[in-house]
Amino acid sequence: MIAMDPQLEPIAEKVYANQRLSPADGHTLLLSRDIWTIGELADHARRRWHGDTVYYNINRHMNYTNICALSCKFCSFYRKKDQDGAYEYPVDHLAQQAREAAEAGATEVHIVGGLHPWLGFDYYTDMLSAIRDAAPALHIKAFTAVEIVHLARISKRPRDIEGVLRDLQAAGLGSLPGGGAEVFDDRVHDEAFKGKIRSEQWLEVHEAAHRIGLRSNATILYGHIESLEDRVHHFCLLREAQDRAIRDNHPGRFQTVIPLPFVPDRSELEHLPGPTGLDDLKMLAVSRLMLDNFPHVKAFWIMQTLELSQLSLHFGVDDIDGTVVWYDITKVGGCGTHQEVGVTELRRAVRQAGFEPVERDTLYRHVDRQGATWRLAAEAHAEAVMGASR
Ligand code: V47
Repeated sequence: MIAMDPQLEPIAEKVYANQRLSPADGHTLLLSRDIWTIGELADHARRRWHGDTVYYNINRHMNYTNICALSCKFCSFYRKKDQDGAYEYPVDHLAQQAREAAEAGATEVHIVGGLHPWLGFDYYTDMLSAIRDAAPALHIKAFTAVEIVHLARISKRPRDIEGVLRDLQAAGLGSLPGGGAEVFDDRVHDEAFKGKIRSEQWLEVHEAAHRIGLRSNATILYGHIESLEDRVHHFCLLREAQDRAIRDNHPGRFQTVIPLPFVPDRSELEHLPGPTGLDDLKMLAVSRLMLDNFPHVKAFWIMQTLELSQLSLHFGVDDIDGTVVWYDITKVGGCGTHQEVGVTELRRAVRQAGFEPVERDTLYRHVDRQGATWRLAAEAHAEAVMGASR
């Protein structure tokens, strides 16, 4: 039998007593090589929230443009205008893609893009309303905090983030994805993604979203030039932001944390090795343990692989995103943009790991599905009860 890392003993006591971990605990966990104990603790915390349920969703990721005013060193997605492969899609094209996604049974579209230098604010509201008209049941999760700040600038009200979000919400925006957070640290910011918004602004955008009733997610991009202290600091800032949302009783909250392993291929940081599988498992587990007020920890199989995502279900993860279909931001090992996993394969991976797969919508409501047709399980249940009482 392998002995437990003695440094983890006081942390284990806290986890079993449902007590908050300190930044020093986070650091100890990230330094420890005792992956089994870390996994066991994360699994304990995860089961307290979700028992043996594992969520997945049927979604489609869409990118409206890869033209970007920024040049983040970790990013291989962006292009400059007139550069080979640069694109910007008209609204009709995006609405058609969303319609096809809905016809194929998707419950969500996840839409992000570069900071396009001259598309006007109308382009974004038109995009949302065209998608809503084309596919009214689809939830639109769109625009990272960085894009929201960009939209506030182009709509000439850089300080009115809440007003911009309200306009987008009125046009059909359902929630915010967690992208663009990278690592909340000024040194890392200046070296790897200078020009992007800093942590305070990223958090302000999410707070404004929560105030007006939008739910949102949060990411951390790890395994490049950040330190372990930076990762812990990032977790603490997210945890405090969620504490404030709960304390202030905002109608919106953070739902999910998505730790994203840095994929070096074709980026300016290509010389870096990127994280290993053990780093990935540890980050997912420590996210669960440090972010005790985030209900969900998601593995994004596009970056972690489906095989590791399956294993990560024993390391604190309760959610796998998703069927995806198209993904242009990272393409591991020279694969193209068509990156899709079938529902049968997803469910099989979850079952084989000993968990119960549950299809969810974006807001984690259970979905009742017959082929491409679906409705919320609560609605189906209410209808069945009404039927029985007639
Ligand atoms: O914002 C960019 C990151 C993010 C690389 O909210 C990279 O449900 C790794 O945020 N290696 C987009 N990561 C993905 C994202 C996301 C994914 C799935 C679900 C959700 C959600 C959000 O990907 C970007 C950036 O932080 N990224 N380049 C790279 N080379």
